[in-house]
Amino acid sequence: MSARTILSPSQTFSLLSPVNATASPIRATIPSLSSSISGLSLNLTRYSPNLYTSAARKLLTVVSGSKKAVAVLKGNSNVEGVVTLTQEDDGQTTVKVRVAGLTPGHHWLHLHEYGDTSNGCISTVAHFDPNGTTHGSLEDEIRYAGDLGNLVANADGVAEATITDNQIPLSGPNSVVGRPFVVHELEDDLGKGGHELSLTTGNAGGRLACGVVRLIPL
Ligand SMILES: [Cu+2]
Repeated sequence: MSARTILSPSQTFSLLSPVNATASPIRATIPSLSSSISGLSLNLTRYSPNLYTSAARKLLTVVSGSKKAVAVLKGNSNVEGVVTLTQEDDGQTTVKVRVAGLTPGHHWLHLHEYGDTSNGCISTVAHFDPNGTTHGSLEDEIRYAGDLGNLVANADGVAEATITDNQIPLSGPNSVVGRPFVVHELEDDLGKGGHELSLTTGNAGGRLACGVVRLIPL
């Protein structure tokens, strides 16, 4: 079973939505929390819905004001970096990127769908695409929200960039908090390279480093 199937949108929505907070789908996810400690049976089924809904409502209260986040990029290679994100109220998000250890030249930067790095950058699955659209460049009206453009590494293997964008907010239903940045091996061909992966991934090659976006104090 793939990670996509386990974290299906309907299950995630039922946990985070105040509307569904007391509905039965929450109870359906609870039995996995039942446990037994030193022979003492601990079954959270009856009371857990309240615990979960109060936690979910607290998360959803972050809807305005200045916000800041960071992602620390690491991988199996020597590539590493730091990405900082800031957003004023509900305006655009400013992303500052610095990555070192790259080969000189172009390397595509994506936001991927899941912050799961249990199997390295591979388990972050595909591009962050909350609007169900298609692949494009940062300048294109139609693009994955996670299409952020090419980093260009200098002769020392260092790439720095500042990106301003309105599709990657730090709060709300399309929040990128918990999503991972991924630095790719190659340049994205923006669907025009003729490779079988051009139209879906831009044939951007392997994943050199990745890191999950986490909120930090201002
Ligand atoms: Cu990618």
